[in-house]
Amino acid sequence: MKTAKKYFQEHGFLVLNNVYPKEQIKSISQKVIIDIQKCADELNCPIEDYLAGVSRWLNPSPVTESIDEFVQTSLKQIAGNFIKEDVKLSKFNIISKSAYASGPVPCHQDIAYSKEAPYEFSIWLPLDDVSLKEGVLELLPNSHLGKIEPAIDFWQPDFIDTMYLSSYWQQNFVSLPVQVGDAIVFDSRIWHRSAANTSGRNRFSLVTRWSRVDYIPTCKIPDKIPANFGMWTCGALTESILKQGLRHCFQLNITTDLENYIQLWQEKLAEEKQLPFFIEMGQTQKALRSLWILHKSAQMHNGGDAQGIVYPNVWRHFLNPLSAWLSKS
Ligand SMILES: O=C(O)CCC(=O)C(=O)O
Repeated sequence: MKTAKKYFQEHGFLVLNNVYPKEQIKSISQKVIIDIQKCADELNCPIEDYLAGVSRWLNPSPVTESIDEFVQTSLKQIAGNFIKEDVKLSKFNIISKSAYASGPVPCHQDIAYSKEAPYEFSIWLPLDDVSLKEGVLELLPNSHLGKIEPAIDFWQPDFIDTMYLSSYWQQNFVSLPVQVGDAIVFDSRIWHRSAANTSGRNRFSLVTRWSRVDYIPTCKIPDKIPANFGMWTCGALTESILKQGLRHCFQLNITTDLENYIQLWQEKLAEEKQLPFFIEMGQTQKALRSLWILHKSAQMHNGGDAQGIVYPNVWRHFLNPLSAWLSKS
């Protein structure tokens, strides 16, 4: 019979059933929910709005603080026992796929995003039961043995998940429904995604990244290819367009930070004056509010956007028409 490690090395993933008692994981889940609620309160916003803008908390964060010790001790032991060598932790996150940000995480290979500090494998621990409807993890078996492609920039507003649409993916992917207490181990080179959450229920997971202590990647990791407006460029570009817009629309010639530019635009839009370009006001206000929440949460809670929803929405509803007008004026 194949050992777990051998199966993992051949196929690039493995489901470990019942590694923890359900009650233990449920108590972790309850702490996480309480801490997320505290973060939302701190920003003075309803939990629905907070979870619409923020769907990832990278340790150290107020959301991960209560589980740091569990990861560093108990989960570390599980990781080491599984791979049968000493392991080191690279990082860990809580990821949410809530009723308010329920989209898929497109197909990607994790290692492509961490060329500077590559890690070997992830242990993905569901904090809620995950059926096919709760944003299930999907993987392409054996794809860890192929080439590493440049990191997929799924924050581009016109992004299309070509891997997901390919007949190769459609014919070969596997879905991995799991229960609280189970864990999924997957190689950092394997192609994977998480599906949309269509259940209407929130789903949280604890996602931890590990390597054997002497791990040195043998694969070639290509450089990132930054898009005009995408994951690695959208922050600076948003700041610059918002600033130029305030100057040209309202003769407001100030140099400040992103938070202030967002707030100034929110105030101007609330005045309901006619703008020299067309926007759908409700969508724009919603998009700017989510951007403000994401931005504040990034500063205060190490929060992020796992699905790439917030910046593309700001682009579609506001920055695109604004920058088109700016380039003509
Ligand atoms: O938890 C999720 O929804 C996505 C996880 C993922 O893609 C990853 O950990 O690389």
